Amino acid sequence: HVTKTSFAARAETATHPLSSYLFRLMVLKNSNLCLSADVSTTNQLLSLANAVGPSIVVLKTHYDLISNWDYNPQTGTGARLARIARRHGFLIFEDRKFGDIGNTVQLQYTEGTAKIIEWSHITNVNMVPGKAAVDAMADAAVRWRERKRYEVKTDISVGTPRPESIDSDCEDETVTPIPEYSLEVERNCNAGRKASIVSITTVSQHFEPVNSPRSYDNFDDESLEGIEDAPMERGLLILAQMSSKGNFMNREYTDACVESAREHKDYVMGFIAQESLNTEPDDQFMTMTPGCQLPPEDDEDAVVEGDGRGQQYNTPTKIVGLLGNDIIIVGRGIIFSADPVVEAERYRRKAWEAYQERIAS
Ligand code: 6AU
Repeated sequence: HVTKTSFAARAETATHPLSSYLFRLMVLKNSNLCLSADVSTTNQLLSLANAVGPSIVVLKTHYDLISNWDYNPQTGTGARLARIARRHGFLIFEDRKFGDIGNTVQLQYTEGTAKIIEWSHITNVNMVPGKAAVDAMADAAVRWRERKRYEVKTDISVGTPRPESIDSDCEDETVTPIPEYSLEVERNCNAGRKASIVSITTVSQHFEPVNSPRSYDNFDDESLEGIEDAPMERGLLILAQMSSKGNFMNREYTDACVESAREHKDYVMGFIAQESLNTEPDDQFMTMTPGCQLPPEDDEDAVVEGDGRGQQYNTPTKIVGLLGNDIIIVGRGIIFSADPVVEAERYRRKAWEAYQERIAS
């Protein structure tokens, strides 16, 4: 089910307002790249988001991997990330993989410490417990949207505030190195919307430190022309297929995911899957696909099969071109490289070329 329809055309027909926005963003930024920002501290997350922001359309988080996540709804990690997302034009996707009875997932989504619905445009659900989880989350999203509209109408400002300036993002940039990954970032706060990465050090899988000093200064206001704020909407991706070896998501499960998505077209944007699952003419779902790595630039014929812990990798060309998925999700391929900013651009280019070839073929 590899569609040759362009993202621009799909923006016009998408049922979900966030999908429509995301397709337009993809066209404007020539990007179908989602960064999986699986880092360990708030500073690493915000620095990475700010540095890679121009190359991506979605930034995926696992908030529970962040050792010092700040839960304050106005000034905490989620709110600060939302500001960076608005500045660069990308959506936030909390990869929470909700998987419980409807009532519990509803509370986990909207309440508790993280209040995911407040700062994350998109989240995902593992539908093994049944369709009730999707029904409950859709219901929570409707109520959230009504509350937000009421707040805007009555000018009650709850939730993430608009920034007066970006300086508040530049206050505490001391990054504590962790064994496998350390990112030192120095911000040029006074220069406004600019960031410079002074040096990035990664420890490779062989534990050989690689130093790659470079500067990064390619973000300017011009690149935001035409990108308006994301609509006040929330969207869901159903975990319909997984990238991991020997997973138990069989065809029957995947079919039930598609069925549930069709029942909630105004809330479900699409799937986390390994292939496009659109089969009916009315299916307008997007597919985002993890398990993506490129061979090193100086050895393009090399094959990166997996991570030795069950993860299986495919190239952007196969994922987007051959299997018809829309967005590639890349984590360690980018963040463990010697230079994540350059590497993110390489992935963006490859995935975009694969899309262009797909629609032209
Ligand atoms: O590129 P990696 O292997 O470093 O990271 C892949 C990211 C991780 C996983 O938790 C997530 O993608 N993931 C998912 C998602 C997005 O739901 C599903 C899946 O089937 N495989 C997978 O790796 O953050």
